[in-house]
Amino acid sequence: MSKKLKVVMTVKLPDGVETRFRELFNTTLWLNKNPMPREALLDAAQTAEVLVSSINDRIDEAFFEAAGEQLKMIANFGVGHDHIDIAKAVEKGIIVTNTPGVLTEDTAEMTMGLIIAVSRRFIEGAETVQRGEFSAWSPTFLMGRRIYGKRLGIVGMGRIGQALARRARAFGMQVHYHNRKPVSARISEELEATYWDDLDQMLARMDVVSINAPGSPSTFHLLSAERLALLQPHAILVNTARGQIVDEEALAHLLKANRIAGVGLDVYERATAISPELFGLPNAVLLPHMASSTVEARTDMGDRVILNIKTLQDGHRPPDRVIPAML
Ligand code: 8YV
Repeated sequence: MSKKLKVVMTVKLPDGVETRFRELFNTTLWLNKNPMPREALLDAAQTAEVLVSSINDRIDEAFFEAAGEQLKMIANFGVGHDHIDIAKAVEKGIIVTNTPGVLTEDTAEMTMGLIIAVSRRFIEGAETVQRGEFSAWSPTFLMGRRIYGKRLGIVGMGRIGQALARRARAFGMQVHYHNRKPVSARISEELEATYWDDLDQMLARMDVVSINAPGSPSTFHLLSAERLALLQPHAILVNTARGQIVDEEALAHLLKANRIAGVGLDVYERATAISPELFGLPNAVLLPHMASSTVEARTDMGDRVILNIKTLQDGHRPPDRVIPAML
């Protein structure tokens, strides 16, 4: 039997997943619901052979400078790795893995949910009832917009973008997308999708726009103030990818000025420091980064992290290595 790796977790995972970690590895759990403070993270860099990180951790140059010789791998709990300095990891010979594939359906589900919630004004309706203000039915009360027959523009047609497109088709939407390159002919035919190499052209024509691209320096403010201004006044924008892709202040201004119809956001430019201008707007549905928060996804993500570490422990190359060519 191979020697158990010393694994340090920076996140609290479901109990069953943690138990499995303890069975398989020499694991130090993080039982606090709050993120691991920076100091403890830098300490972990000097003791862990494998660090199980999350989006809460800044795995930056300073982290890698602090890391001891023993650190072999960062096994990230999550698919996005924009919080990890991959180039520095490569330079130090430290493997980085993520959890692709296992949260695709959950994130697409939530994105579709946000599209409907914003278009059909779910939150305003639910709050009206909760406040005890539903006193009479009226034909003109809380009229939303039908999504059937509308055009959805997906920015980033990877796994999650495609899973969203399948759902949107089922709801009778027309799928359009912008991506670095077109999807295969088979997928394009299945989704009856229209490809736009020019993002500006697509944005100006859509009823709904969904951000499904990874966060990276090349997607930072991809939806800049200038691009957001191209959206039609009846358009809605949803983002379940990364907040940094959209200029949040510019978005809030457009929304306040009724120059777009609504937004559904699960992620924010500065993590939990949400632009105050977004608060209190009836046409903004704001969620606390919960798109992949299902029992199933969290368990599968944990299992995926375990698979990567176990493969390393057994002397093989972990399957979900993040390599610079992917960036
Ligand atoms: C996770 C996510 O909850 O996987 C991702 O990239 O954004 C989320 O769905 C989070 O990253 C966990 O670290």
